[in-house]
Amino acid sequence: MSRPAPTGLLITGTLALTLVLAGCGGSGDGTPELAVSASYMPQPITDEMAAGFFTVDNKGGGKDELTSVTSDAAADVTMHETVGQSMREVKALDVPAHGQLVFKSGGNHLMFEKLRRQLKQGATVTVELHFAKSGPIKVEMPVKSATYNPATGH
Ligand SMILES: [Cu+2]
Repeated sequence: MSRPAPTGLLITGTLALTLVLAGCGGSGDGTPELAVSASYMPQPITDEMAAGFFTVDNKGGGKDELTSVTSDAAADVTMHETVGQSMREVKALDVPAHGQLVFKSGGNHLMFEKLRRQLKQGATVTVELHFAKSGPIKVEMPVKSATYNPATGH
């Protein structure tokens, strides 16, 4: 009797479970070390309002808080979180020690209102993130297509 050979790799979902907290010792009151990545703005559908997404990684042993956001592209930038089907404005969002704060479609997002110029795919928006402890971080946020999906890159 012959058995069929396996034809593909079995990919197991262990990655999400291997969150290692080693190196986390100490007072827990260290300094946050922040870095921002994966920022983008989907090309707005109206010329009144736009959304923005990014990730803040904290490699440090102290937590921080995103307290406000400003931009050259809009008079008004607010932070929103999504709860169920609706969203609400928040005044601050935690960046945990050795953790991250994620803004993504369907979750936390920036809301740009009173846009100062047309924001077309290919343009760049300058965004400044202000934190409770760390100094401000300037982000050059690219405007992507209206249906851009960071998971696929399209
Ligand atoms: Cu919103």
